[in-house]
Amino acid sequence: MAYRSGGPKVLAIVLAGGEGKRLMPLTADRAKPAVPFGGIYRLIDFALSNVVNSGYLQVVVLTQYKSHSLDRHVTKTWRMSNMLGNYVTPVPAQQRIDKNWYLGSANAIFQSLNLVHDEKPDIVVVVGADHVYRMDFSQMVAQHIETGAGVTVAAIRQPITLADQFGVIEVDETDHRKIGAFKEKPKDAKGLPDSPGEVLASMGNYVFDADVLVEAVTRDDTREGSKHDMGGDIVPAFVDEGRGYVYDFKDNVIPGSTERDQAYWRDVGTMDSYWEAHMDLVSIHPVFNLYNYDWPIYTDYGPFPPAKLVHGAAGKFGEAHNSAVSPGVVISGATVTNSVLSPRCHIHSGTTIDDSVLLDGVEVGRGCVIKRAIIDKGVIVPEDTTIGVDLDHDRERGFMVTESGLTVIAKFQEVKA
Ligand code: ADQ
Repeated sequence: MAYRSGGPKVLAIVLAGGEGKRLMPLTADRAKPAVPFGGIYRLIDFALSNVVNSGYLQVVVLTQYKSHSLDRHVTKTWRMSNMLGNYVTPVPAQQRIDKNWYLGSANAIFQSLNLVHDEKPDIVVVVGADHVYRMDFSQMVAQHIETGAGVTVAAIRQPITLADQFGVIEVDETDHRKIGAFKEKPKDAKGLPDSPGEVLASMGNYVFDADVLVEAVTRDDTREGSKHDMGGDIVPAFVDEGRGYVYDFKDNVIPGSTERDQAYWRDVGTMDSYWEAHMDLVSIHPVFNLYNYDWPIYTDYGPFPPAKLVHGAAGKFGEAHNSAVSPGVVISGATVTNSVLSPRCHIHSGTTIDDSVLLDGVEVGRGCVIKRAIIDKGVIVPEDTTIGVDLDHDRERGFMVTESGLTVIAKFQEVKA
């Protein structure tokens, strides 16, 4: 394919309609990509920062489920100068009132094909909005062009125990960049020949020539039995035709990143993995490094003053150890360890918080003990309350307790001591 000067014109489509059932109650009234992460970010900021840092500045964000908070964040944070034709635009699903409202990701693209026709790109990069990682999509696009693939799918090794959550790729025996077989969320996945405990998982990021994508989702729209899903229907159709290729994430190089940092990719699909990904941020040598300014993660969190750690009522200093403390936080005479505090949290004297994630504006009164908890926006914890200490007591008070024993308190949920 011949491109105009400056290389191919690329349109990025970010799939942001996910419901995130397994992240309840954080997704009770926000789409999964709008779930707060790392104190000041929303999950979608990682995908959008990757797209923009890759040099792609025409971006449509396809939304669907409970999109209000997501729309507001994207519109406010990702407003770009339109002077050069750059934009990040949220596009709600077509508001059809028939049963087709909740069809899969391929149908979301089909419903929005007018945006592709308007922009006339050469290449479309389709990415999910639910993961924490850094990736330069232009390196994947370069491979896509070199191989002449119908679709290129980004892939990363994952434990075989998680195979039923991913599209699993088997590479062709002779051409290792070609996909031999693709199974969406298989129950019977085979391990990799050189590592039986792992599979090669699709990251849910795809590159297409624009005309090929248009044809594929149009054909799929009327295909009998299709669930209109990128992983379940579109990719397997290309693989059957021998036109599916894989881009190995380990070949991706990010400026300013260490090897460990650029290999990081987390699907924060469950409360446990959400919490673990936060712990990855606050370990002394962070497993995922937010402090790489060569590949910034962009966000916007409002007009908050600096965080403040002050002397409290019991004559003790406010302290935070191995923790991320966002703007607007006040810790007075309390001790916070291995935790992430989002903007405007206020922690009062004599309280200790360990291994926890507090979202926007959580207020914790004096003398509380909080351990291994995720506390959503605006919760007020009265003084002398324990959370995560006696899990039966947590359940009795209506808090969710996960399989691994994390206590989760929903947005504005009432907390009794
Ligand atoms: P899942 O994440 O389970 O697996 P899906 O539910 O389709 O697949 O979500 C993919 C992305 O599309 C998410 O970012 C979601 O928010 C979004 N989405 C889903 N339906 C949408 C709709 N109708 N409108 C807009 N956005 C929508 C996918 C792949 C697997 C791969 C994993 C990696 O199907 O093959 O392994 O991602 O996590």
